Amino acid sequence: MKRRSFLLAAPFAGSLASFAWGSDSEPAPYGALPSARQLSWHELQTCGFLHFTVNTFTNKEWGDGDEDPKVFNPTDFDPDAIIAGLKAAGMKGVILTAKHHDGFCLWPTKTTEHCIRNSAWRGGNGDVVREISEAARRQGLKFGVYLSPWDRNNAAYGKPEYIPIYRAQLTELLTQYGPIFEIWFDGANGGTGYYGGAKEKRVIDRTRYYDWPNTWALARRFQPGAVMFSDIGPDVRWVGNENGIAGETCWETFDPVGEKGGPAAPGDVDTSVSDRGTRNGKQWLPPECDVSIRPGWFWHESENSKVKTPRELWDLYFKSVGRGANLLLNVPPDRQGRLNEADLASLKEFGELRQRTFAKNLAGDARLTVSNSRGNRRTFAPANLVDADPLTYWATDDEVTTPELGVEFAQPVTFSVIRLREALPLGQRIASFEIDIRPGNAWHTLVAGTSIGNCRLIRTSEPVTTANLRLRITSSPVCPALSEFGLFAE
Ligand code: FUL
Ligand code: CA
Repeated sequence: MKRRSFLLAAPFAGSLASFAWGSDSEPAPYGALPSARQLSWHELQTCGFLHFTVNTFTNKEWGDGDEDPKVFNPTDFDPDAIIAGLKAAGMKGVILTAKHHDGFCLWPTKTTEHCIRNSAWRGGNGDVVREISEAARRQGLKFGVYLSPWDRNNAAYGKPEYIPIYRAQLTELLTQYGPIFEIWFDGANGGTGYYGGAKEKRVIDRTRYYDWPNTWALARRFQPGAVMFSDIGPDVRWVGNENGIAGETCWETFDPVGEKGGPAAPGDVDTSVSDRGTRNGKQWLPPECDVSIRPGWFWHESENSKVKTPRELWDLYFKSVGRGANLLLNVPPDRQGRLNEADLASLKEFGELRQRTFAKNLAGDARLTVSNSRGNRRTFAPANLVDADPLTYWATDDEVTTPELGVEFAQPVTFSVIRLREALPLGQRIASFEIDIRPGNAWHTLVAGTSIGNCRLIRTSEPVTTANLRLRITSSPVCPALSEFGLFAE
């Protein structure tokens, strides 16, 4: 029978009297929804960031733009070793500073002489963007670019003539280096600089100067699969701090406003709410937490002893990925063009912690019971919660918005991490939940939480041992759709 005639016939079929209407089909999506490119980005969860330029050789964080290109000269550049170091930490992509604020381009651009062509490295024939992008692809990491809008070297910066130059640079990066997964537009903008010798302060109108809508449109044309990051998106938002920490409650939706309440622009956004987002916001604009493994973004000898420990990285992972954001961890190459041993050791141990912890979902061995399952259909059954597939999910009938999931083990199990994920193509639905355990005869509440989104990780202060656990969705405007429930032992 065709679906249409089935629907028409059903009201007259006695045997289908208890059939819940509409429940044989997917729940209607709720609110703002992620695009396909955002969904792929969500799956990456952790990526590496590489800050590398003349600053590495001049010991600066912000180059003035008057650096001699000759200073860029790594003695033992090893892109495969850099990527392998990131991969050991479980990174799924890498973003390179193709041009930082100093204006020095790490690829042989046609737009300026202030680039690698005029460096001492490889007699001016090198291309760091090419080599990092190829090493990333070889090792299965996605490749992205950071192209600073602010250019402290360029004589045209601050004038209308700079915009076509910036766009030409972006075009070169987006057309010559294969698929790009993310384009990073930094919000730090305008101020003093060399500017072709003018050595002055140049202030720009952050809302209008770059004509962002047309720059974004150009990027879309060349790389439709790439997400674009800035303070205000259009695809991924800055989390509002450089500590790697999302809000305890953190929504994937966000409606940014400017610092003074007007329209927002990159470099002009009220960041006090960026870590939290906007519940029921009009745009799907998930947060990215950028943070450096060291105090600075670039490599400095004096910071070799100040590298974050594996435990500190682990903690940041819970405060970023565990709150629905992505983590973008910066690990700067040194003057050799390699990652320092201290950074490599931290990355490796952090990666092992991740691997060991998430190797086995204990809930896979449990009997899962639910207070309601949509249309009693297998498509929406609780078994979907433990199949490690983000696209399959447990959902309830439309009128059931606060269901319960029971997790029952034959023998008590011990865990310290709980993982919840929502079915993102259906929007961010759940507003709050609680988890109870029954270690003895009585239930007691272990956690009460709010936003879930792409991923909510809960780390218990002590390992928990119980044979019975239950998840209660305590508030949701529509029926929930949960794609994963996981229990792990750290
Ligand atoms: C900031 C920049 O000013 C820093 O140098 C660094 O690139 C960081 C990721 O973004 O806005
Ligand atoms: Ca699933």
